[in-house]
Amino acid sequence: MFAVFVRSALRPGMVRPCRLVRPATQIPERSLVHQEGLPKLPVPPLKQTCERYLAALGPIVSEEELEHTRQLVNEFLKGGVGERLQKGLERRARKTDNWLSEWWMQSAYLDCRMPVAVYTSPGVVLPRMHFQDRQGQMRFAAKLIAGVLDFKRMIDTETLPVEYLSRQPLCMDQYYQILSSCRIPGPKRDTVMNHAIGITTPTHITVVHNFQFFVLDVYNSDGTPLTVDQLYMQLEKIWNSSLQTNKEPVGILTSQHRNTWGKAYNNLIKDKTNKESVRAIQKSIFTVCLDAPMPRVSDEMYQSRVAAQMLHGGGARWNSGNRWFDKTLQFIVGEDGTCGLMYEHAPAEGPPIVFLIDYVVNYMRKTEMVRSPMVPLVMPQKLRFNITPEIKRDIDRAKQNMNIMVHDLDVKVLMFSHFGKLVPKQHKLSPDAFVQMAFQLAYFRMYDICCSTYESASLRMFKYGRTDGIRVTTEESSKFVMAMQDPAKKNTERMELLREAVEKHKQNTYDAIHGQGIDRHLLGLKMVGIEDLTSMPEIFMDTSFAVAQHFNLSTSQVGSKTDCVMCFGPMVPDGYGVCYNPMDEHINIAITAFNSCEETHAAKFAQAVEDALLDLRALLEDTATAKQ
Ligand code: COA
Ligand code: HC5
Repeated sequence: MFAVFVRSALRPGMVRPCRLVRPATQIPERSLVHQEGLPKLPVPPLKQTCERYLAALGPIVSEEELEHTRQLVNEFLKGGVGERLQKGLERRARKTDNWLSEWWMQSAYLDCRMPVAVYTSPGVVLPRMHFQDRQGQMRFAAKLIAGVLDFKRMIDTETLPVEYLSRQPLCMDQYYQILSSCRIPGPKRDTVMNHAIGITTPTHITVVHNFQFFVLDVYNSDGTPLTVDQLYMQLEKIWNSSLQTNKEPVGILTSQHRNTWGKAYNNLIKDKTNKESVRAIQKSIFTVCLDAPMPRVSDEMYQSRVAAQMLHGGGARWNSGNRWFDKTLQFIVGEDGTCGLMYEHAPAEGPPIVFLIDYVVNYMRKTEMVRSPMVPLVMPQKLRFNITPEIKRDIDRAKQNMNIMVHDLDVKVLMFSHFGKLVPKQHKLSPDAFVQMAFQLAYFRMYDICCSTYESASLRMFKYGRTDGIRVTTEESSKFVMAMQDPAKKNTERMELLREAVEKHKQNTYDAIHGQGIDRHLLGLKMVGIEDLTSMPEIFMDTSFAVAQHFNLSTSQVGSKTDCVMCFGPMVPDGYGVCYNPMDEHINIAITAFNSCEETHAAKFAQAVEDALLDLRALLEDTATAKQ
């Protein structure tokens, strides 16, 4: 089955750059059948969410706090406030395609004032390449660009295969948001501009080398994409026209706190040339960052070093100025063979990006450089910036802040090679739940308590669906981790508790992906409360609510065919970001934390995760042999 989508749809928070959208009559019928046939995100029953919320608090708050919250929830349910908010939410659900997506995009991303680098933009590390020089770098980049353009062809011709989760077709909208789009800073709230929607869609990408940006037209006048050979020649021209290494890294401005960047942005684009240059970057299909080599590290440290490079570029001295952090998609190719990407999270989730990567990697494997006829191509246009003293001051501040962020981010990639998802499968356990229980055990062993834990769950079964959270810490998971630490417990008992915890996690996952999660419903009720302009219901002002929202473990499973490492920063100052990619025989796990927090330590947590995974396997094997 082939999918596709209504490209005229403007998603929440997005600004339409061109007046004209595609007339409805031109939308192929099959695309409408797929997209329009998707169910609407339901509003879960109020009582169900309240009960599940209280159950989720059990293992993470004290008995007194829980008792207090029980009373607040009771009042919320019985006193009419909950009912009123629920009705408001149901009304919104009837009137909109998706009651959540706009609020989510705003509250999770566009209203968020923290820098996008480190705090929200994820990174992907591709397997290490064996080139060590500029020829290798450019050959790789040329093939990669050709691969992405081939993927774009599927989007343009509407031949992208529909994805499925648990045999249900998924919303494909996010694929139409990742190319030719860019985040724009605003004084209080950002926007995302999508240039793929208009009649004249962009035909160029931007390439950045030594902090200098270039417009590279990637289509011939007949609409065919440049060949790998042609792209290589164009990249070579760019390389040769950007040899100076003393240029002002204008791009680093985009790494700032959003209010700071918002102000600097207005100042930057006062100048006409600067404004045109910024527009060219924003409109481009995507950006390719040709990075300078980074300091060499041991093989053991390599993956962690590159993961950090994907998240922030390594600092002002290295490649942090070789980015436009607002750009939705930036592919990063280093002269030293490092490659990967970073993406701005507001328009899309990880899985569509990873699907694109898998496609491009496969394309690159098949494609060889063929000599193209020597048609002279125009020189890629260098983007000029006039740097006033004020802009220079903003850049210097951004450099300082970036260096602070770089020093603060602690990254450890664990390439867990002892086994992969086949082991839990052989023991009839959900691999995702199994890995999550290892995280729970690792955390409990390090801190002697359970913490609020978030796992991303896809809501793409619903039209314009994004994510809900799975609350991983449950009564069952806490009993299991305590039993693992209790010498008096037998392995058979521990195994029984592990099965119960895994089953509970599977049930919570099922509920979340079917629109019956807790967190987004509570967010929706809170947003209705805010829009009502009445006083905020007490359940949202309660300590338990704050504890529940304070995700010390922020986790996400993103599976890929390519053996890549995916990473993102922690959600809270004293927490961990944990992104994992379970393959059949091994698991890639990237752990981040902040150095400014005394209590967290990415490498120690990685070691605890490794030990926990090995102990879980030992438990499975021990109890399996005991049964025989
Ligand atoms: N016995 C044997 N096999 C089992 C099993 C069991 N008891 N339970 C599950 N499995 C199998 C599944 O059938 C599946 O098989 P497959 O590899 O052939 O597909 C595999 O194990 C994996 O299943 P599981 O580990 O249970 O989880 P999942 O793949 O369904 O993933 C989520 C769970 C939450 C990650 C997924 O639902 C999801 O939402 N993914 C998107 C997350 C996301 O968007 N992240 C990024 C946000 S930006
Ligand atoms: C390339 C993989 C990126 C994964 C990013 C991710 O999981 O983002 C989460 C999105 C969501 O809505 O759950 C947020 N999180 C990073 C805080 C887990």
